[in-house]
Amino acid sequence: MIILWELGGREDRRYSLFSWRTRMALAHKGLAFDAKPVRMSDKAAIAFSGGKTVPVVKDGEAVVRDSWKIAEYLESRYPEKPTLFGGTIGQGVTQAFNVWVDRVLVLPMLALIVADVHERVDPADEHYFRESMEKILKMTLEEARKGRAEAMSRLTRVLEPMQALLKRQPWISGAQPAYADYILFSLFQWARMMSPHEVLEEGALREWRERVLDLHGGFARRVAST
Ligand SMILES: N[C@@H](CCC(=O)N[C@@H](CS)C(=O)NCC(=O)O)C(=O)O
Repeated sequence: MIILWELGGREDRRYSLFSWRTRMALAHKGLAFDAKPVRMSDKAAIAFSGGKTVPVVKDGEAVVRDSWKIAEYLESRYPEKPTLFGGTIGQGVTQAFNVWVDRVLVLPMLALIVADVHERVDPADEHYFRESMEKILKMTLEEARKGRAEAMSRLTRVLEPMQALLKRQPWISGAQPAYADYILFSLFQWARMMSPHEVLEEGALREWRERVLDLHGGFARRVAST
């Protein structure tokens, strides 16, 4: 059985956006797994991985850290299962998309939901979360909350290429969903679980998010939204 380490918050919310990429990849491949929650500040719990972030996956003797490396591992270890990338060119393009999402979209989403996330992390992580997020965003959580409308406009602006794309094809990966869809979806699942506010206006992107929520027997939808 594959073991996945991911963040656990209040009411056992499994809210790590990067771990959601791995969760969706495992569901896509039809691989059963056991998910273990860790606190963000508890680095000892994942020290065996050699790093300080989740997701971490253990599959037999193999320990893999970093969501992108895990996706590559799953693709090469389980080639007979449904593909995450659709071949080597697809793998390269998906990695390009992974970098773009991480560099362009994660920060605007974080700025928008960070104060709500703070209210839902494990109480023992509140101080650590505040300190690290305020450093990353260069503002206090209170300032982030006040700047909500501006953060929403910024997020809507940077998401515009995805709105345009999803009017042309049903999935980020084209005719069928694959790992690129899960990369983008992880941001919305994070918001869905940790913020009471809708982050998407009506349109192609919101309709796509609903389709991803229905995938794999409603695997991601089964997790309660805030
Ligand atoms: N590039 C890494 C990023 C992983 C990451 O930043 N994970 C967050 C949780 S979503 C984390 O573990 N943060 C711990 C910390 O900031 O101390 C990946 O794709 O796995």
